Amino acid sequence: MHPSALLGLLAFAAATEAIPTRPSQAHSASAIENLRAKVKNVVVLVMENRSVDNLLGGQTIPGLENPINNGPFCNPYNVTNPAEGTVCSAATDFDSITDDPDHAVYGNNFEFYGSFTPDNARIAGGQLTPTQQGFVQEQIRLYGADANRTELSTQVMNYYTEQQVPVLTTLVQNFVVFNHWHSDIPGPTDPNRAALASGTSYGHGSNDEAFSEHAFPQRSIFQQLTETNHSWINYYATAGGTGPDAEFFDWTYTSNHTDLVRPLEHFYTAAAAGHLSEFTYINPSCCGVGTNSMHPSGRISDGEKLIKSVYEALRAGPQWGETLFILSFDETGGFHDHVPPPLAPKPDPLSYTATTPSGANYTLEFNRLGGRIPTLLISPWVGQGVVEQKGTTAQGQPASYSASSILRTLGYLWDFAPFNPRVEAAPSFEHLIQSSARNNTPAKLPPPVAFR
Ligand SMILES: *[C@@H]1O[C@H](CO)[C@@H](O)[C@H](O)[C@H]1NC(C)=O
Ligand SMILES: *[C@@H]1O[C@H](CO)[C@@H](O)[C@H](O)[C@H]1NC(C)=O
Ligand SMILES: *[C@@H]1O[C@H](CO)[C@@H](O)[C@H](O)[C@H]1NC(C)=O
Ligand SMILES: *[C@@H]1O[C@H](CO)[C@@H](O)[C@H](O)[C@H]1NC(C)=O
Ligand SMILES: *[C@@H]1O[C@H](CO)[C@@H](O)[C@H](O)[C@H]1NC(C)=O
Ligand SMILES: CC(=O)N[C@H]1CO[C@H](CO)[C@@H](O)[C@@H]1O
Repeated sequence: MHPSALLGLLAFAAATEAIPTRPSQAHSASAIENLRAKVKNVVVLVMENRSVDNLLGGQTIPGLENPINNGPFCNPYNVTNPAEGTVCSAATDFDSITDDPDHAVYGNNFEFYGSFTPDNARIAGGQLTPTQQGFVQEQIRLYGADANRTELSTQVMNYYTEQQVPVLTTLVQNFVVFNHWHSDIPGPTDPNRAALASGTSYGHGSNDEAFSEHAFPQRSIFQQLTETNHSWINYYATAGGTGPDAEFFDWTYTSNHTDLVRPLEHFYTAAAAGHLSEFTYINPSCCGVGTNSMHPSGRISDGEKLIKSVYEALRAGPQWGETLFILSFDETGGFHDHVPPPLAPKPDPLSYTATTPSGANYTLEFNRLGGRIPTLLISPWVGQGVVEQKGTTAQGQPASYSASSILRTLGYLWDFAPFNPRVEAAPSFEHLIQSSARNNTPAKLPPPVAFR
């Protein structure tokens, strides 16, 4: 182990001892009871396309495994010819990049395994594990014909400094950040968003038209809450972009609940008046210049403005004392992350097949997670500056978190069973809710900074 990593671990151990004791372990009756007593409103904001090493790569908080604490991490220009040289992670990223990295299923395959068509039997058997070495080559394959190779490499390998993302830095230092939270699906945005809301993308591996045609038949969190008399609203940024994710599901239409999908402006009014639903789900705008999801070529600083305004609206509102704000991302967007995604149970028997740039087909069995994504728990009920490591399954096994962990935890809060085996096996996080409220949560976050 690198000496600075060891120091980080020691500092982390010391820091966790100072945190007030938690009610109990995940999945325990006492932790669930505490969650239900403290949290009445859950707000979920899902941003776009950033990995932990990219967006939080410059955060110096001990215990977060990233380039500044544990790196640099490097990728070869060519996975089959190391003699062509390597490029390593470095500080300072672009506020906005124009060459959106590959995040199709096959792009993720190349980035993780160095092949568009890795051997599924060997993946499932544990003999083939991701090396995370193909990010640079895949970026060059996509854009190399008309762009500078050095520039392209830095687009996927570099990370943001604490000064470049002051809003996120303040949130990391004041609340809980996850070190091992992965996207549910090693693929693009809509399948991951469907998985967050329902535990599965129902066999879909691309942003196909079924999402806008409301074609998804599986039970979603929205249907579940309505049928058990819990309230929800899905707010969406009217500049357009992702979702609204509640409209992926045919239930939202056939049961006439599209009135619960509303423009984001209404969120700010409801937050100020204390009229937020039990479950609030926010879709940012996406994906070009002027949008606020952090998706390239939208600016990171515009995404920080959205996060700041949502946080400050909640913090100033009368419901703050009962609120848990979950800030997460859909997937890694093709940005490098050095932590290999683990295997995970299939949610259902479905699979997804697509033709790759090599001409061969690849079938995704949905039996593994995608790359690490930034996720924070923000509430007066969580510890300050906590870095959560792996979680535990209901069987007590260590496991990486994913969007399914939200459904697993909300099932404890609002009394519903896991929708499928993936959600059943997901670690929950109700043990991170403390037994007493903090009175030192920041009222305001710093102003975002625009840069190159
Ligand atoms: C990578 O190196 C191999 C072996 O030298 C070569 O055949 C291949 O064309 C190179 N790939 C790219 C994308 O340059
Ligand atoms: C490529 O980009 C790098 C970094 O921006 C720059 O230093 C270098 O001069 C560029 N090379 C060419 C050939 O333009
Ligand atoms: C929800 O409320 C309705 C109307 O009050 C009631 O009939 C129904 O039993 C409730 N359902 C649940 C699951 O509590
Ligand atoms: C939904 O609205 C339509 C049109 O008003 C109506 O015909 C249908 O019965 C409603 N469905 C439900 C489940 O309320
Ligand atoms: C690849 O998959 C596509 C889509 O499922 C299918 O139409 C096609 O026949 C397959 N091609 C090969 C070579 O298996
Ligand atoms: C990696 C990835 O999927 N990126 C997605 C980011 O979001 C856009 C917009 O939804 C998708 O098109 C991309 O696929």
